[in-house]
Amino acid sequence: PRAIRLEDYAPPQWRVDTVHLDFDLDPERTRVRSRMELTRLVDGSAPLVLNGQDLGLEGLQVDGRDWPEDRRSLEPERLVLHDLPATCVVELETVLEPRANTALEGLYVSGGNFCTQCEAEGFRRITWFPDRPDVLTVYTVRLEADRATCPVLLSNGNPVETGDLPGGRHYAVWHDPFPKPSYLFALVAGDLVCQQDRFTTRSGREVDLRIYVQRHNLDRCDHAMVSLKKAMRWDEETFGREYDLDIYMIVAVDDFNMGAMENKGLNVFNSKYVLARPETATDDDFVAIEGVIAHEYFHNWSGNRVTCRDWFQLSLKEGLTVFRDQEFTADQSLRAVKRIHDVQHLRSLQFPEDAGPMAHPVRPRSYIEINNFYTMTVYEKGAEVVRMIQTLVGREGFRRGLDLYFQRHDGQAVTTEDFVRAMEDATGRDLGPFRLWYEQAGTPRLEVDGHHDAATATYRLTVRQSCPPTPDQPEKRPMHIPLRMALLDPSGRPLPLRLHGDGDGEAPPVERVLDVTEAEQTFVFQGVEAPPVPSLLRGFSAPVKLQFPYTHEDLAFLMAHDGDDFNRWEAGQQLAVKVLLAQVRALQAGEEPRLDPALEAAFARVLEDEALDAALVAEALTLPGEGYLAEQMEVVDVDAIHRARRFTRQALGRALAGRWRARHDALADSRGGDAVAMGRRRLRDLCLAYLCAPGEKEALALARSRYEQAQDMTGTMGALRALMDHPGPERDEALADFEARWRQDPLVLDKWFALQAASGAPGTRERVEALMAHPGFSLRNPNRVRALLGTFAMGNPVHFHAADGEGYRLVTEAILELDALNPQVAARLATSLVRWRRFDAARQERMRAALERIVARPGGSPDVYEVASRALA
Ligand code: B3K
Ligand code: ZN
Repeated sequence: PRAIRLEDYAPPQWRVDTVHLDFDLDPERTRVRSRMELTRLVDGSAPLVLNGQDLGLEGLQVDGRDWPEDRRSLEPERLVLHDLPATCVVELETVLEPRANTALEGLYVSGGNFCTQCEAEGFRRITWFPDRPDVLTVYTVRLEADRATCPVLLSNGNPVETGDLPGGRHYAVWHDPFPKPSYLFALVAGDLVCQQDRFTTRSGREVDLRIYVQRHNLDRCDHAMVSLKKAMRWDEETFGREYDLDIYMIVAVDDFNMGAMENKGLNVFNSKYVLARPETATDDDFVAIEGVIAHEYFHNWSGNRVTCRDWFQLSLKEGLTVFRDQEFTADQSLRAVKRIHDVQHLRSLQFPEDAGPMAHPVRPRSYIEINNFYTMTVYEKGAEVVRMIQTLVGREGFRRGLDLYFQRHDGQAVTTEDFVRAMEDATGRDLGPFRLWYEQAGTPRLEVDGHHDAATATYRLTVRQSCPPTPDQPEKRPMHIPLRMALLDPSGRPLPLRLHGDGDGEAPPVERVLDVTEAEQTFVFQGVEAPPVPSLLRGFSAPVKLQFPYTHEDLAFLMAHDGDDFNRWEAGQQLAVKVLLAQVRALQAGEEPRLDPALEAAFARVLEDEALDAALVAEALTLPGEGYLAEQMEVVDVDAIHRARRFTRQALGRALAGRWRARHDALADSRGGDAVAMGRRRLRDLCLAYLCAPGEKEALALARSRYEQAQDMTGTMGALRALMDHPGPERDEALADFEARWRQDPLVLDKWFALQAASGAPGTRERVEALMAHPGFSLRNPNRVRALLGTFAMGNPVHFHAADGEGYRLVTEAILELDALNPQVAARLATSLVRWRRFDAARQERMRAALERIVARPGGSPDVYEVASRALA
């Protein structure tokens, strides 16, 4: 397989003025006719290059005449037409087999219905076309299908015409007035019903809202519809963005490689991110659905109206749109809790990616398979980069910058550079050195130290930055890092921050954003009488790893006094990390771990703080995950990490049993769908988990009865999760009951698969292997694969990395089998093996052997090949 490089980018030589597509739909044999009006953009005789993948060519005409064989070359993935007139009409015909398409890219069948997935390069599996995001054109689409099996025929834009045809067939024509790249094309056809609503935009446009699902799911659409309307209103109010067509459609399909897709006017969703009722979906599901619905809706501006010039610019739309959906969710809930979740996500998934062989800049420089670059780095780190820009130019400046960006580039395919320039032009702020965030991979480290001088009443903060080497980038330059901070005096009050060189004019602020731009920099604060405790990187103002020589007492002090909710949580996390890593060392030395009294005291205080929001209490009482702890170790010791964390959970469960129980019982009746009620339920279930951690009979019986009495899926899962690590009748009966009740409901059964795959109990690998033969499991469905195998490989380090190598074997065999069906999903699963160098010699050897087996296999996909070969490089 060949690498595509950013430096090779060349603008298109032809413009497609319009395209007409005609689909004669049949699951075994679909005929696609395409008619393009073309204009050559360059002088001379530039040939027309069309992309195609696994496509035949049934007919080719130019300006109504067959085009001679000697003026075309048909390569495996390209069709090149020579000597075309400077303007012409090209018509071609292809035939597809949607039912046989298991890769779920291009046109395929899911649940008996037709649907498409074109981003990034799926359109070339439908017809020959310049399948690149900088070729925008106006689409008219005609769909024809069997009326009985396909009563609904949808495509992008507005409906134009429908009608009946002989032989029980019918047709529909759709026209999308907005020029778009081929990756935003979509069609859906099948036996679907819809929930309908209306939205009036602030300028008075009436929009018809529709959510299409299979009939038996119609009672699970309310939440998605409410979320959509909230998102539409929020984007008007927050960013002045209004919807632009007369109809907005969402279709839920069961077989989908990702979460959802923002096709213009016709979003196609993984049903997991649409369908929800309290009986079938947890609070987390409800929140995730609201977020994904919003994300895809926000793409209508950040992605569709202004799109990417090439796929190296992917973060232009994804980083920005993730930032927008994060802000939306923050406004619907507790901002600090949302920030905590986003940072946990970033640290547990993006930081490891950035420290491993798949590390790449937010704007990558090369790829073999673009689908492998829909990564945590492009999405989540990309969103952090946008957030830092907002921090640097201020909220109002950011809004002006975004307005300018949309106004300047509406209808264009642009680059991240265009985005940054709009921010600069609108605000006057120089973001020159900041651009390095797009180019340089790796997570920067900030080593900070403080020194108080009583004689001069000054506090010197010294900041050193560095960034570890990443593939192809051995040397790193210093970045522009916004460091939001405060200094707390001994009573916990924030001090006025007067820096050396400030004027005497206004009263100094109590919080500042320091511009860290050099490898080493010192900031001297004046008028600091007593040694302060610094509160650093408030709100996680940059995606970096911060180190400061805090004592246990400093961290306990910050937990009690920091005015920044995020940093109060962070202080508790850092305290827990210190304690857990000390236990890991003890275990490695053959000693018994012990519960640190400072941690116990901190937990007791937080647990009794009735004034704090339940959601924040729950976050503060959640120990750092095994993955995050692993990141702090030179050589990862999965067993010691797992044992330390389990020990601490059990010890805290025992030591504070009375308090867990009291808080649990006080929260017993927590109903409602708002963020406050969700926070109460989260805390309730966390208390139950701590109560059950030591495995005492009484606590397990409580969980069992909570399972019996649960009113909704949140309560059911809370009870089940508390039981999962304790093999025995309570757990087994509850699991059996769950399976019997939800066997017919794939999305709910996925929770049952994931619970078992995540269990720390002995025999988990055997269980996962047995579950692959469960009638509800299928390698053909990405959600099933993610629930069972994804959870096992990415969310269960102690069993996946079992010393006997059986975890690796199971996952490797699944990757190989899956690769023949669905390369994208197989490649995702393969990323679980790439950080093999982080483990001890014996595990390294087994993981490397697994990767070599994958690379060596003849006929594997480029997707999986790219992941495995980068890991071995
Ligand atoms: N843009 C899509 C992702 C497409 C995946 C291509 N393999 C979903 C999203 O980010 O909104
Ligand atoms: Zn997106």
